[in-house]
Order: sequence, then C-alpha cells, then structure tokens
Amino acid sequence: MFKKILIANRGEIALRIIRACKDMGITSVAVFSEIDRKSPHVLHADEAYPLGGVTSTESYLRGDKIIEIALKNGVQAIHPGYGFLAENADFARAVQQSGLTFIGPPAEAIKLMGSKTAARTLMRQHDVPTIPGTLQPIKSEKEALKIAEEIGFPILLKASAGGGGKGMRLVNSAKKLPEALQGAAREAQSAFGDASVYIEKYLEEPRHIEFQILADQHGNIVHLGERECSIQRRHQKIIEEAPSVVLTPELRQQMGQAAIAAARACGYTNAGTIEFMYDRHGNFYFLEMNTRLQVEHPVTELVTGLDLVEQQILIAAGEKLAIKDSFTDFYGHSLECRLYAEDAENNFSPSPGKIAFLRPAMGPGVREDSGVSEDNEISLYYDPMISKLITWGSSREQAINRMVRALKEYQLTGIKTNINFLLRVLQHPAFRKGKLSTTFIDEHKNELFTKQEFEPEPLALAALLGHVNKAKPQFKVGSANNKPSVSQWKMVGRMKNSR
Ligand code: MV4
Repeated sequence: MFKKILIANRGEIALRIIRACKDMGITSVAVFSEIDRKSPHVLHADEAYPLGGVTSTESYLRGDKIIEIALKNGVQAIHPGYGFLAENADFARAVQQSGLTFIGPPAEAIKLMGSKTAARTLMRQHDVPTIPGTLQPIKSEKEALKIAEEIGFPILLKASAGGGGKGMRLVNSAKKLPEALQGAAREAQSAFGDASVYIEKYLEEPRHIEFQILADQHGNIVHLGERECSIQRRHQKIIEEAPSVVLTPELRQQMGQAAIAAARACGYTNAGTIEFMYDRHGNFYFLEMNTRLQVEHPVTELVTGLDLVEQQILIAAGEKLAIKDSFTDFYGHSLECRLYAEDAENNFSPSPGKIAFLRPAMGPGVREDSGVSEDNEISLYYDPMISKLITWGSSREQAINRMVRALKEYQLTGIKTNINFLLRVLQHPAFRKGKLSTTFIDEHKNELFTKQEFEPEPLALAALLGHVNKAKPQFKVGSANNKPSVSQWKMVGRMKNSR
C-alpha cells in the first residue's frame, strides 16, 4: 500500500481525499496556490507545498511542478481529484512515466473518452445504446442536411472534442442549419481547439442518469447503481440524488450492464461514471463517460456504505475488488446540494469576498463536504462551488426534509449563496413528486425565480444577529413567540452581506 499520496487539487475535494488518506493511515501531501495558504486542505494535510501563482494556470494546472514536488518528497501516488488535471491524459501519462502511480484510469482511456465521436463509435461496437446521429464529424452543409432530414428535426449539433454543453446548438429546421453549423464550429474551435461537430437527434425533456462503476486491474468490474442529476442550471448540476425514482430493477440491471460494457470496451480501471440520457419513452442512451471521481460521489457512498476514494486508492495499489456483485438494492435515499458563492437573486453572478461567519449544518442524516472555513476569501479565480450538503434518509421524503432543515440551519455570512434558490427547488411540488428533467429549472422558472425569502431557523437567526450585532441580541434565543418576522429580519442589523 502507498505510504504517501499527493493530492493535486484544492477545496472540498482535496479535503475529502485527505480524510480518506487519514482513515487509511496514509500520509497526505497538499499543494496550494498563494491564495489558498490558509485553506482547510492546506491545514489538514500532513504536509503542504506551495505551487506559487494565483490563477489555475499558474498553480493547480502546473503538472510538471506537481510531479517534481511529489518526487522530491517521497510520494508514491498522485490523486487528481476532479477538474484541473483529472481528465488530462498527458498528465496521467507523465505521472506514470515519472515512476509514480496515477490514482485514476489509464491515460489511453481518458483520451478515448475525451473524444465524443470516438466514444460513440466504440459504444456502438459494443452494443451500448447511443443517441441516433453521426459517428463522424460533419464534412459539409449538404451532408449535414441529408443526415438531419433522415433522423428528423429537432437535432443537436455537438462538438466532437466537447462535453459539458459547450459548442452545442439546437436546430429546429433545415433553414436554420447552415448558420448553426458555422456557429457550433466556431465555438468548438475556440473552446477545444478543434472545430469538428457532429449530429445527434435532440431528446426532449430527458433525465440525466449516470452509473458509478469500479474496475480493478484484474478484469473485475462492478456497478454501484445510479445517480440522478437532472436538476441543473446552465449545465451546472445543483442537486443530485441516489437512487433515481424512475428506475425499475429491470432497467437498473440493463443500464448497469451497459455501463460495465462501456468501461470494459475502453480498458477502464479505477472509478468512473457512465452518463445516460433517459427519455420520455423509457429509452436510455449513452451520453458520455467521466473518467474521474465525480462531485456527486457522496450520494452513492451514503446508499452503498462504501468509501469511493478508499476504493480508488486500493484499486490503484493493485488490489482486487472486494465487492463481488453489482448493487441491485440500496440503503435508503441520499441527496446532494451544491452550495455556490453566487447571487441567485442577481442572475447568479459570482459573489466573491471573505466568509465572515460560518457554522455548517449538522444533525441526523447530514454530511457536509466543505473546503472553506471562516476568514477564507472566496476568489474569482476558481470554481464558485464552496461546499456540498449531503443528506440521507430512510425514504426520499425524509432525505428531502433533512436537506431543507440543513439548508435552513446553515449559517454563512460575508458572501451570497444559492441556498434560498436550492430551498425553492426542493420545496417545489414537482421536485417532491420526482418529476424531474434537465429542463426542470426552465420549466418552473416562474415559481423558482421569486424574491420570496425563507425564514431562517431561530437559532440560525440568533447566531447571525449575534454576529452582526454582538452587543445587543434583539430577541430571546429559542423563543418562537419572539421570533422576528421576515420583514423585521430584513431590517435588523447590517444584513446586506448575509445570505
Ligand atoms: C443532449 C440533450 C438532448 N438531446 N443530447 C448537455 C451537456 C452535454 N453533456 C450533453 N447535454 C445534452 N445533450 C441530445 N441528443 C440534452 C442535453 C442537456 C443536458 C444533458 C445532461 C444534463 C443536463 C442537460 C441540460 C441541458 C441539455
């Protein structure tokens, strides 16, 4: 087993991996940019080394420097987390070539799945259902028109090198196709340095359902069931859950086997995720494969009882999977909400600044994976996600109720967050009923984008007021009768900077 692991990342995911290392008796090594000197991942790691610089390019994307630090300090393996270098095949290869172990898949698998058309081709060869459309980049307007007429409008143009929604163009008619082709190609070129685009049939109101797989280096592959990630805003996931309310045992079996086939087809090892779109007619299609640990992995952990980072480390060290069977059944239900430093009332613009006061939620069924603490500065340089709240319940309803409680309990001042927006989504009748799709937020925007505020819990309110106005608490803690009304709450203290 490894004695020392370097974590090539920051924030909540770096801390999450450091914690797994501690649980396993492995020494953890952090790296950090100048802005992150006081961050929890630096404080909690056994050792920490500066990368210098401020921007991602100057710091967390400096693969050469990171490998150098690892070699100099007796590290055996590097965990990339997610984002930054996690899906960079060149980095994975460089780590291996330097004699270190990359805690993730082989560079070849990363590269293969990075090309959407190559991935689609491979999936078709292995009988994994793919969305109708082309396998090759489009060569001419004429060709595009012919294919579009064949599969029928609306169609979606996608960047071959893409993913995550960049370079995508919805086309409703032949008339609009030429202009859309040019636009998609231009966007693909600037985002990925590759102008090629291909065609897919556009699926209406699909659900996003993904399968977690684990593959060891001895040919064993299992799936750990699904996560539903249909609640997204501009291709940014905000709420995820496990299991999905729409999967029957038969469908789970079919999709799980397709996910295992996908992983086997690309020679995959370690933890990975196969994304599917699930349409209104009950069909599922391979969308893409994420060759990394994902932000939403905790919901799978809570319903399977596994530590996925531990599993990643064991697999990378060459151990055989101890889990012999794929999961057909889960323990209860789990939800994750992503807390972003953004001003939801102001078109979700970034909300940088110093976290003045922070007291996260706790209590039954609540887990918080956070990467920030009080006095930390939220900068514009990195991802605006500051923390994740994860709840578990014996039923979906209990998991949702606990999430509502946790979000209301969560106390954070100094920057704005999307907490109130998350509460509106969770309390929407359609969400409660599990009527989800990737267009949920658009469909329900009238109810979701109101100025309605949620009344904070008495204790949360007390702490906030105590913080804002330490000298003079204005009501008695815990006394429901004295609880100020929402309008009073807005007037008390200097609340401009609070959530
Ligand atoms: C689609 C689709 C409908 N039909 N493809 C968006 C990001 C990229 N990963 C693929 N995406 C989509 N591809 C076809 N043929 C709808 C989406 C989509 C989406 C997918 C997953 C999660 C959220 C989404 C939000 C909007 C659109």
